[in-house]
Amino acid sequence: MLLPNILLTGTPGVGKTTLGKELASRSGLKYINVGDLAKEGQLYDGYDEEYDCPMLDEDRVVDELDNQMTEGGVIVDYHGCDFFPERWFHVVFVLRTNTSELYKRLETRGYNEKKLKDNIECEIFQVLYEEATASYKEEIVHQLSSNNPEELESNVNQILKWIEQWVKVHNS
Ligand code: DAT
Repeated sequence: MLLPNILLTGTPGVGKTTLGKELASRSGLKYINVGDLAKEGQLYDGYDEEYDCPMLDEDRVVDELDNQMTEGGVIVDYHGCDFFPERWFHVVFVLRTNTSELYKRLETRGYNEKKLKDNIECEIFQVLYEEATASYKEEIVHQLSSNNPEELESNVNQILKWIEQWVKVHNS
């Protein structure tokens, strides 16, 4: 059976992981968190002193995932999307959160002032939305509001319906 690949992107803290795991458990699709994958495989290329974190080796991440993506049925979660092959994804969801709510979520993660400020600016200037529309066909890129549990539930239900429809169309 043909299954779609879904990209969940957006500023850190908008709820990609929460949505991705819930979707995976309710759809049977596989969830992949690119940050975790890089950590497990040490898919890094240098260190970013300014942000105090390792830098992703994007080519190795793509190599690592390519077979699974070609097979289909994968939900990918990452706060970036311009280095993934365009052919991988059938739909792209950019999660969006109000700045006051996002600030609260990131504060509880213990981010320092600079990291907090940069991430909030990233959300205000819709950096990830613009990256997504620059990297994929506009008609497959959708924004989803992710401020509260009701919106989470509604996003899960909407995407489950989208998956069901996609599967029907591509397997008939
Ligand atoms: P991300 O993977 O985008 O970094 P996350 O899924 O780890 O984000 O969520 C960050 C925090 O916010 C976490 O404590 C769960 C919470 N959260 C996620 N989606 C939410 C929503 N729709 N409403 C309220 N809280 C949410």
